[in-house]
Amino acid sequence: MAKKVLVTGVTGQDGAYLSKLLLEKGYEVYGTKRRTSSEIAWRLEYLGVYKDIRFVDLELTEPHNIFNLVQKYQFDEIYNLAAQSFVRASFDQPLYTADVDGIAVARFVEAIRQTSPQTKFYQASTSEMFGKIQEEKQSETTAFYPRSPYAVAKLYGHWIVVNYRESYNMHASSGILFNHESPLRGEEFVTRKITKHLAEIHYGKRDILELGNMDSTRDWGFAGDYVEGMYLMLQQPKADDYVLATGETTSIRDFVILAAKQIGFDIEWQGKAENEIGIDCKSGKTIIKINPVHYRPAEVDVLLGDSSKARKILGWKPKVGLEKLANMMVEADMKWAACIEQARY
Ligand code: NAP
Ligand code: G4F
Repeated sequence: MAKKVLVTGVTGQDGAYLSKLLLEKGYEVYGTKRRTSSEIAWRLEYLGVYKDIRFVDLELTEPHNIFNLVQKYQFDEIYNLAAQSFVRASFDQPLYTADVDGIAVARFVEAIRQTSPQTKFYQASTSEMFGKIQEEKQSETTAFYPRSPYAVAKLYGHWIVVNYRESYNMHASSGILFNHESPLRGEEFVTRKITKHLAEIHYGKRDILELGNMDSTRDWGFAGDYVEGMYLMLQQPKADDYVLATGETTSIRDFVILAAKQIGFDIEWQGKAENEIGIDCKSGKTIIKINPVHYRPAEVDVLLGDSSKARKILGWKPKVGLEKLANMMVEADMKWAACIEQARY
């Protein structure tokens, strides 16, 4: 009989890639959706799996939604990917973020403990928890120092998973994932914003790409690689926590340069801080500006992961490097910008 799996947040970037992987492995995939008037299916359609998902309604802030779902279906595995995942927004919605990204995790593990103890659980933890980094390369043993309401909420979710694993011997694992991107990345996140806006500038559909802090650096990988790591964590005889990362870190400015070059722009930087601009040498036009509205009250300056444990125990390693990743994103956004009716505006 096919294994039954629940993917919360199936309409998001990771949910789409993970559900495709699990369907290929023969799972019966249940995916959660919220009641919404906007379109939810584009990522699943892009990957060709929309029709294969069994949709169930879930609003994470409704305690009974979680309890009823866990009890009713007796899943073999649950991957909890649903979250308010935008760090900047968490400064404006700290309490909502605490509920969705923190307390909801406790609702899941408690529901599993009470009604479906055989269910294996994956929690989407994050490198944001390292925040103001305490070690040059961050691993499972690095101390946490969260710098946003998002990271604080995720830290609660992380520790409640550890606590239930240790208290009740549950198969509950936490993946501490560094930033991972793809053509399916939300448009509010910086890599996708860069590739999408530059593609639109190329086709004359936008004049300027506005950014915030270009000096921070991130350890960026490809989302398709990272969902394989999630799956592997739940196949282990014992639950545990694992960092997934590439081990390389790149500034936002360098990502802009990389993507711009792939589109055919040649950027020259002028000015400093809020007055910095990026000029395309070929056209002489200013195409990049700083808008302080994108600054965060507290920034995570550097993230650089050490995924040795996952590489050794799970046999996991990222296959797609940054240049190829940027290229995948640029190619997709160039196609969408060229054919505006297919783009998701
Ligand atoms: P994403 O694209 O923003 O997707 C988030 C998903 O959560 C969407 O399906 C969204 O549904 C759902 N959701 C949000 N609030 C909800 C609520 N109140 N009730 C029910 N569902 C809700 O995020 P992602 O990039 O795929 O990331 C997946 C998970 O990994 C998140 O937990 C994120 O925090 C974590 N993470 C991501 C990264 C990364 O670099 N991508 C790194 C580390 C950890 P709608 O479609 O209805 O909005
Ligand atoms: O792309 P970002 O919004 O990603 P951030 O904050 O690192 O969070 C992402 O990765 C986390 C894992 O570490 C996840 F847990 C989280 O859910 C999310 O997926 O911002 C990256 C950097 C920041 O330093 C930000 O200040 O880019 C800087 N940035 C500069 N200009 C900008 C912009 N970020 C955004 N979103 N938009 C800008 O215009």
